[in-house]
Amino acid sequence: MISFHNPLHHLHAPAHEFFRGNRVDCFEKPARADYVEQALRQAGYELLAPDTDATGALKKVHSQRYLDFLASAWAQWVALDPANTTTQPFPSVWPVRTLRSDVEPANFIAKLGLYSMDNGTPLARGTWEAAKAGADAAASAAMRIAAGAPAAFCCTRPPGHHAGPDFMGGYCFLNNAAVAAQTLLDQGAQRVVVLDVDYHHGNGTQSIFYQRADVLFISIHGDPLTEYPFYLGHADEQGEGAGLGFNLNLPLPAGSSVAKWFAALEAACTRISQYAPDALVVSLGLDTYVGDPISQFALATEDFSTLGRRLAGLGLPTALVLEGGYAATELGANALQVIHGFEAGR
Ligand code: OKP
Ligand code: ZN
Repeated sequence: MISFHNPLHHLHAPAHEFFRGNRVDCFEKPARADYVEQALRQAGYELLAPDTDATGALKKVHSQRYLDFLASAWAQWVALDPANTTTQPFPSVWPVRTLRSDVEPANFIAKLGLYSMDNGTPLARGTWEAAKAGADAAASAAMRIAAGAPAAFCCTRPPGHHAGPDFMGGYCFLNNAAVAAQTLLDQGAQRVVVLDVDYHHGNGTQSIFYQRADVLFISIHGDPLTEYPFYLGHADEQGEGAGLGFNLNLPLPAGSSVAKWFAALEAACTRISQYAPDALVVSLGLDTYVGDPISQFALATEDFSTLGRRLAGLGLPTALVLEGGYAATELGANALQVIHGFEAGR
């Protein structure tokens, strides 16, 4: 399988995040992608550098003011105080409900709150450069399948599926899967599916495409009543306006069995076949793994091969885009299982 990596992902290396009030090491760390790259290389795959500029697609899935903020956020932070180069900014105020989000404040921390859905998405010096190169890698994978390749894998971090039209969140800044889907449409696809199998609901992707019929979004995830991102991902969210009927959420209680998970995957596959898309983008979160430190499904390494095989069975040009997965040392083996399963199932 053609595989792309993000040669700049190391530039996004925040020092810590907050977990239950305490500063902890980031779960979303550079070693994650390193383990995946290492496993792929060992198995004989070449990792290509991105060859497509995602800027055009990014402008269609994110607002311009959000992109402008993100591109200059670190410089704005350091401009407040040169000593800020060694500390992380931290949002402390958010424009919830009755407050206004149409006027961008001048205060940097207020801007950070405006463009964030949580305080768990640490910004670092090279965040923009790393996230942009990741979006380029996702666009590159999409270009290959648009040109006739049966499948392409995009190994990148930071992940993307919580990033919405104008906000970051859940370790995500730019929505790589949305960029891949938009790139496929721009290359002539009429209908694209984004299937999100990350443990966490892909709220950003859902929001980006909620009013559109040209992208069917389907997500299998931990029930947001108890799991992040909490405020989206329920079964009654079916799309809006022209997009009504083109959003399918399949939430499962935290702790659900592997059998329940694969039953949800079958429901997703049934809907995908009905839609008869031209291409498939998979938001490939591997945090459904039994050993994941922040998630509560129970897939074993071998189950990821079953997943890959089932995805291949759909018979669609497929871009696999890495999302979460925090059992870092097992991430390479789990990603490789998906790829091997896919190749065996074609
Ligand atoms: C990102 B992805 C720590 C709390 C947990 C949210 C989890 C984000 C998961 N501060 N943060 O979907 O794998
Ligand atoms: Zn996740």
